[in-house]
Amino acid sequence: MSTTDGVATVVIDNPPVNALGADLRRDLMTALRDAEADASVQVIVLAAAGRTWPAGADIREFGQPPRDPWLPEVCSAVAACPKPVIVAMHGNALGGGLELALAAHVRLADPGTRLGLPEVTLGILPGAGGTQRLPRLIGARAALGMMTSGLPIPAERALELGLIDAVTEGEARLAAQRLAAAHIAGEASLPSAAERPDHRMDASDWLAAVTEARKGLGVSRLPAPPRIIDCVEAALLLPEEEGFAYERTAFEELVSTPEAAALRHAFLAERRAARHPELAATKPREIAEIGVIGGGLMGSGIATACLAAGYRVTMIERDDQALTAGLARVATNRDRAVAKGQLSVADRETEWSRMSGATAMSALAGADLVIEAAFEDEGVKTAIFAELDGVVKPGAVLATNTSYLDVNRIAAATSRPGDVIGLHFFSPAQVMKLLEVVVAERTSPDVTATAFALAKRLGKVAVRAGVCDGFIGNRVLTAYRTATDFLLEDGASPYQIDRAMVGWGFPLGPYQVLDMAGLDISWARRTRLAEHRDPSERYVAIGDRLCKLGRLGQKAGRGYYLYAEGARTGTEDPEVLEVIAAERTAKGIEPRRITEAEIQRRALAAMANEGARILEEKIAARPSDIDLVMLTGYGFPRWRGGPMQMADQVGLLELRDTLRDYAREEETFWRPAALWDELIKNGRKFADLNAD
Ligand code: T1G
Repeated sequence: MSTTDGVATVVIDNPPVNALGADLRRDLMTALRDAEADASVQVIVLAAAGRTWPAGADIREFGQPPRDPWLPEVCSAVAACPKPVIVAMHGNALGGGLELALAAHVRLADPGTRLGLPEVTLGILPGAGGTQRLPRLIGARAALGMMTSGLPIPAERALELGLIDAVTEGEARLAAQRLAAAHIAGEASLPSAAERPDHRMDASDWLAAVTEARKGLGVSRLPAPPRIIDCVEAALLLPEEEGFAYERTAFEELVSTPEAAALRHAFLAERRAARHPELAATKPREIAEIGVIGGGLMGSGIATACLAAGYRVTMIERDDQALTAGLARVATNRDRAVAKGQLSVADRETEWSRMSGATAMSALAGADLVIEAAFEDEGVKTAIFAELDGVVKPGAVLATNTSYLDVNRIAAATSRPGDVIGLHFFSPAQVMKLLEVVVAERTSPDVTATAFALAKRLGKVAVRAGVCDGFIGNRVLTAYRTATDFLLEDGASPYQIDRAMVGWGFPLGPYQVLDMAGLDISWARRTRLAEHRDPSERYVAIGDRLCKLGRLGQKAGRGYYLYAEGARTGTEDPEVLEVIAAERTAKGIEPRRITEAEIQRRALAAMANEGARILEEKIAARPSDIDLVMLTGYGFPRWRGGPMQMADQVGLLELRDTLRDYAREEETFWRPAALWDELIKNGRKFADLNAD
């Protein structure tokens, strides 16, 4: 703290995001007390060093024993301070950071500051006075909007709402110090609480906002949103201190829920995924020019993502007709972005000057990175890589978007396997967050670092995977589907299974997803692997039979469901049930009653067991990477945290024993991975393998 002419400036400095951890709270409380006690201090300015004003409480402290002073106490101390406290915000004023500002007397923000209460995305609510102070300041409707969406708002909008007093010209700290000095000199008056609108005066509008929010929420799967609304209602009905106590109770109730633990896990898993020892000291290669081989659904999506991220992009297609179609897909994707207001017409035009196409590989001689997105066939891909090897400059990175094939074998088709890596995008590639970075045996570390740097620039969540059939995501997905296919033969219907998994939190069930993706893709894979299949392993041929009947999914108008012309949602089809019944009869299987709970338990057990095998084979670096892949690429409900997090929540002993039970029916698939025993023996969980 430094004091000049009666203005004490307290600077918060706790990199990287000034999270309000216990040590910082203690120091803040001390600085406040000192400033209060110092007679020479007339106004206190609170600012932050580094890239941002506090972006919230320290998420890593949740679930730990609480340490004094609590953040609500610090906020109350600021609010009760007899000397005006002016906060100067910049960067991301989020969560507890914004609550600290709400307790202050005057709020200034740099242009470009984002302000929000994202606690709901962590399964909790603003627990340091936010649910009480924010609605009083900006009204219940706007406050509920901010807290139930968790989305930040720009400083300009915050000013409109009355959340802040000014968007400063230049640095907010300097503006705050000037305002404080002017106030002391009597040249400026600080806005006082009395002057601010108290929205509680309009109780009917407040209660209307609460009612609308409840109606809008409907039946919430997540415990936090309804509790936020309760707190805002309490802010009207209860005296301030009782409102704070009500909020505190609700916060403590939520912070220990499995949903909150899962959402915290997901937040930290995203930050952890980019941490790999080999990357720490490795400089990525410079990428400015990207070549994309293939203009189909994946190729055009990848080209779109790269163009939107500012790269120069060259699309390669086999002939002019295919090239025109590919470029048109990219153009359509960008026109959609304009239509959604994500891109201005002027920027759309400028951007297109960075997009080009050709039908000859030689056009990629100067490319820094080439991403191959051709037909999913090893022969086709190795031929492309062999040709690229003779064309692109030394030092260029060669990437394949294969979703299953052996990247080592593709790399071996070149004289520079160290420059080859897998970049497994998910469809639509310009939208889906996940990018599996598939590191082959000879991929050099700076190529891996380049892939992670590319992902950050594309706004993707990158997860490192080793080479195996299906890498992380498709391998876990295959296990999930194998378990549900067994249930089809044993007595369940695809419709019952889809309802059970949607009821569990997935946006779609496994058979709805199969119909959307096309049954022929996984059929081709099963056919490719048939010669290597362990004859003792149970094999369900229902999918094969449907394919032979031409039931390839939505694109064929029928798969597991029947689709009216152009429809994306299908209807149940008795013909499919007949096919399944015939398979049972052929195998002499007497169908049995299967419950929703059993379907969900087997799905989870299969995914977690495959996850354990993936960890044993070091295909994934840690369990949270597997969770992240399933959350960001396969629709696994974020508030359940992923299969490995769920396995920890259910309990390894219980789930391992469940696997043992299932293994009595079918040993090869259900045999628990050895990792379960090892962890159980040492009293450990999968989470213990997520070293930060
Ligand atoms: N606590 C602890 N660490 C945090 C953190 C936080 N709140 N926010 C970020 N980090 C770490 C992160 O793990 C990473 O670490 C580094 O900072 C950079 O983050 C009482 C209870 C601010 C928009 O939900 O949204 O307040 O990997 O890679 O892309 O009501 O971080 O370098 O070791 O994400 O520039 C509410 C969470 C908390 C905001 C910056 N606040 N953070 O994004 O960097 S709950 C939030 C973010 C709360 C109160 C309640 C983003 C960001 P490492 P990064 P970024």
